[in-house]
Order: sequence, then structure tokens, then C-alpha cells
Amino acid sequence: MALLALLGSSTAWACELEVTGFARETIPGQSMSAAYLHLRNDCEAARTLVEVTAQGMDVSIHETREVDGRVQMRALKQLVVPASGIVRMAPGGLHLMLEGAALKAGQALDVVLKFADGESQTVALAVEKIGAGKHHHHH
Ligand SMILES: [Cu+2]
Repeated sequence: MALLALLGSSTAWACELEVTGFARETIPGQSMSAAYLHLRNDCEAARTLVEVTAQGMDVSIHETREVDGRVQMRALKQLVVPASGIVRMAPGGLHLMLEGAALKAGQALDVVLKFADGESQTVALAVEKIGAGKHHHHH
């Protein structure tokens, strides 16, 4: 009993991130879309996002960067949300790439965030219309 209590006290209490965000409607004829999250970490430890999943599509964490005047996207293996920190995804920067998506404005999209510590968290994202002329990237 004493040993169990000791082990228990050394394990950090699971602390959930505060996550909000939205996904973009799929452009007719395309199967690619993107979602943007705001991840706020009020926990005492950094949290490392290692995988994002959603039913019926492939999700990857992407970063858009300008390299030598060219806009490029690269996939990130993980995304660290620092302790007491915020990570903001936004068009032209960090985003979730949704492949095989068929999303319509007004729907909700559940995404599951998986962390390096084995915890996972489900977040419901509103699907929003794409504003005219706001396409932020092409594949
Ligand atoms: Cu992308």
C-alpha cells in the first residue's frame, strides 16, 4: 500500500489543454481541407501533440514556411505546447491538413488529439465557409 501511494504521488495528474478551433469547408471537387487549433496549456508541464486523427480522413500537422521566397509546407512529427503557453494555428502558418475530407459549413468535426504521454483528447470543431479569395495554400 505504501509503495502504491508513493508511485501514485509521483505521477503528474492528467491536465487537459483548452483547445478551440475550426475546420474549413472542402472546396467542391477537392478532397483537401485544413483545420486550425488554438491550444492553451495551463498545466505545469509541456504537452507534446504527436498525432491527430479524425474519422474518414487522414490528418497531419503541417507548417507553412517561406523558404527563399517560396511558400512550402512540411509535416511536423510533433507539436510542443509549452507549459503556460499557447500555440495558435492560422492560415499561412501551422495547420492541420485534412486529406480525404468532405466537409460542409455548419457541420461539426471531431478530432482526436494524441499526446506523447499517452493521453488523448477529443475536440469538436465547427466547419466554416471558405471566404472568397482566401485560399491560403495549394497542393
Ligand atoms: Cu498543409
